[in-house]
Amino acid sequence: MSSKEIDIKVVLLGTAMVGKTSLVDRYLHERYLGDTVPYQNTIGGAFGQKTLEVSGKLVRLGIWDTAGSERYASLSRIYYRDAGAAIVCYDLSDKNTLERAKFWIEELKNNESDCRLYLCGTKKDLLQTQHCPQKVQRGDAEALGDNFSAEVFETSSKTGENIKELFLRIAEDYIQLWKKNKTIALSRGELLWGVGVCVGVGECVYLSIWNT
Ligand SMILES: Nc1nc2c(ncn2[C@@H]2O[C@H](COP(=O)(O)OP(=O)(O)O)[C@@H](O)[C@H]2O)c(=O)[nH]1
Ligand SMILES: [Mg+2]
Repeated sequence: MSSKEIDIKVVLLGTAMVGKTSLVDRYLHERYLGDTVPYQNTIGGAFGQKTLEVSGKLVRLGIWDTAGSERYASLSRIYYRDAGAAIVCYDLSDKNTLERAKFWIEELKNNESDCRLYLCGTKKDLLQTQHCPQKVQRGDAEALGDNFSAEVFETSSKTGENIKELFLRIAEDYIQLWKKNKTIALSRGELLWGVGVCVGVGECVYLSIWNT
């Protein structure tokens, strides 16, 4: 296995209180603080990272959590610039948050069109433990996701359901793209360094050295 790590920037977006910080906290620290600590609006953005192995490659996820307020959308742009993947969160118990997810999807499409999108319905545990009249139907989220080739995950930071799966998929998709781009680069003959060596009279052997 190559020891060289492949970096991917992942950003979390979505309206305030949908559960972005809890999602990151569950993934990075395998914990859920829930209501044991008072709610804290993330100021600007917070960064954390985790390395995992996918198809024999080490992938380092640099994860940016953002404040989430649409009012500070221009500030969020700083955080999602050059992101390889964005997790747009909505709260599964609150239909309005899916509506507001559209705002972030538009933002990304307009400003960071190469960034791959993932839609994440949070707080899945609530659907099992209480009546949610404003519940988001999976079909509605998938219909939105289909327009942007975005896969939908339904997670719970409280129970941990689907959290690792979400980040693993992001890393897998990125590696797949990385391998594809590498193949394209090689087939285009993007030679990084080459030397010509003359052997005898009139014969020339060209050694091409690829930096892969
Ligand atoms: N039941 C439940 N509550 C959650 C979950 N994730 C977050 N919350 C709660 O939702 C509120 C907002 O969470 P937070 O992660 O700070 O949201 P953010 O503003 O999007 O970063 C907090 O009171 C959390 O305890 C979850 O998976 N299940
Ligand atoms: Mg937060």
